[in-house]
Amino acid sequence: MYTQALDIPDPQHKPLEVVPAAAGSPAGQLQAHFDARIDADGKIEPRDWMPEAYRRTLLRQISQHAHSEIVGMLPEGNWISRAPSLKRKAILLAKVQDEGGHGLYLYSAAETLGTSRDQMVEALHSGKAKYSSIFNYPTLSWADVGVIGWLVDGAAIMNQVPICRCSYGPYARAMIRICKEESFHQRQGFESLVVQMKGTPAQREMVQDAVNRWWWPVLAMFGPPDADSPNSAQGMRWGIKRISNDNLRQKFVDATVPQARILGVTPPDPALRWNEARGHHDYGAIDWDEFWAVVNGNGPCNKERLATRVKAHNDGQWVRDAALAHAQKNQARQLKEAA
Ligand code: BYC
Repeated sequence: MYTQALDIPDPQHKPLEVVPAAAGSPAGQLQAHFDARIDADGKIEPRDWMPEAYRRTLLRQISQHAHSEIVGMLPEGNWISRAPSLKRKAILLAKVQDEGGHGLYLYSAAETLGTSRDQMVEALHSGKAKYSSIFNYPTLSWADVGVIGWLVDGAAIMNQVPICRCSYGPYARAMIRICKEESFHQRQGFESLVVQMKGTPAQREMVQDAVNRWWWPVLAMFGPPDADSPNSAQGMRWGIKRISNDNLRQKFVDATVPQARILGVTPPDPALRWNEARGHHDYGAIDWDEFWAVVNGNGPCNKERLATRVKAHNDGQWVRDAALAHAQKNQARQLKEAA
C-alpha cells in the first residue's frame, strides 16, 4: 500500500552513530561525520545523529508540506459533487484522494523526526503551522479544477522533483511516489483544459479567466525571491533544497509558456517574453505584499479553509475513537488467547 516505500532505507546505508551511543563522543566528531555524509551527497536516516537545527528545519518543511496536501484537497474537493460528467468526477475523486495519501506519507516522514501527527495537526488547526499560500484562493468555475491540475500541480512537480534527492531518506523516498502521482494530476488538468478549449467561446473564456486568476498566485507558490528567503542558504547547504526558489520559478515559467501556447491561453503578464540573451523567459513583477498577506492568514479563503479543516477533523473524531477501541479490543483478545 501507500506507505511501503517510505521507510526502507538503502541496504548499503552505514548508520551514523545513533543518538544513545553518541553521549560519550565529542560533539564535533558527530558533526564532522554528519557534514561528511552531506558533502558526499549521502542520506541521513531517522536513527542517525543529526544537528538539532537540521531536524527542526526538516520538520518545519515536511509538516508544512503535509498540511499543504491536506488543505489542498479542499479547493478541488469543492467541485466533486458538481463535476460535469461521471468520467471527470471519477478522475477528480482519485486525484483528491491521492492528495490525502500524500499528506499521510508526509506526516509519517515527519513523525520519524520525533513529532507526533497529533502535534502537527494541532499546530495546523491553531493557525501556528503554515501551508501553501496557493490553497487560500477560491475555485470559482469548473475551469479552475483543470487549471489547478495544470498549473498548481505543474508547479508542485517542479518544486518536488528535486526533493526526491533530499538528504533526508524518508522525505526523499516519499517524494518519489508523490511525484509520480502529481504527474498524473498535471496531465489530467491539462487534458481537461484541452477539451474545454475545443468547446464553446464561453468555455474558452472560462479557461482564460481561470488562468488569469491563478497565474500570479502560482508563481508566488515557489516562495519569496532568493534574496528574501531566510531558509534557503542553510536548506541548500544541507541538501534539503536542491534548487533555489527563483531558479525553480524560472524553470516553471519556461516550461509552461509553450504549454499555454498549445492550449491557446495567454498568461496575464504583458512583460512575459523570451529573452534570447538569457535563454529564458522574462516575466513581470510578482506582488509580494499579496503573497505575505496570504501567508499571514489574510488571503481570500484562509479562514474558510481552516474552519473547514477543523470541522472535518472534529466530525471524524468518532471514526478515530472507534478504530482505537477496535484495536484495543483486538489486542486484549490476542493477549487473552496467548495467556
Ligand atoms: N506558502 O525561506 P523560504 C500540492 C514561507 S501541495 C506559504 O524560502 P523555505 C498540491 C516559508 O515556509 C505541495 N508559506 O522557506 C496539493 C518560510 O516561513 P517559515 C506544496 C510559504 O522553506 C493539492 C518563509 O515563507 N509544496 O502539491 O526554504 C492539490 C520564507 O520562505 C510559501 C510544498 O510544500 C508558500 N508558497 O522554502 C494540488 C513543497 N513559500 O517556515 C497540489 C515543500 C514560502 O520560516 N516545501 N513560505 O515560517 C518547500 O519546497 C519549501 O518549504 C518552500 C519554501 C519552497 C515552500
